[in-house]
Amino acid sequence: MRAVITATAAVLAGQLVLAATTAAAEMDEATLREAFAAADTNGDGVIDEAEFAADIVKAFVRLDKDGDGQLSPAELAAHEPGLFEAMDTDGSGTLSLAEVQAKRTADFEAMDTNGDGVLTFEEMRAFRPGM
Ligand SMILES: [Ca+2]
Ligand SMILES: [Ca+2]
Ligand SMILES: [Ca+2]
Repeated sequence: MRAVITATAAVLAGQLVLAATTAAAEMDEATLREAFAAADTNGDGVIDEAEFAADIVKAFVRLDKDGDGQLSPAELAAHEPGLFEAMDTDGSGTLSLAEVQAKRTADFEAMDTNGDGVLTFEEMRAFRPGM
């Protein structure tokens, strides 16, 4: 069953995940803070793994415009092609939620530079994929 999400939530949710995958530098600080706040659903100022995982699913649903449960390169048009190929671990030409989750989970660990299991805004902002 697909999660029902409001239009506003759909727009805001997932931006954190997008920020982590595309160049975070392209998002201005206000947008990044908005995305961070949207993902921080309990409002404690940090993103824990459960909040991050929920944000992944919201991002996936939002990006999956045709609702087939797979992300095509076109649906991920804003992303770098190299990233798409790296995430498509079974080489099917589309990304399943599991493939996205695998990559994002690795990103969470990479972003959590002090290893305390939660992400601060500063940790997220400092993260640059491929660097
Ligand atoms: Ca939180
Ligand atoms: Ca695939
Ligand atoms: Ca941390």
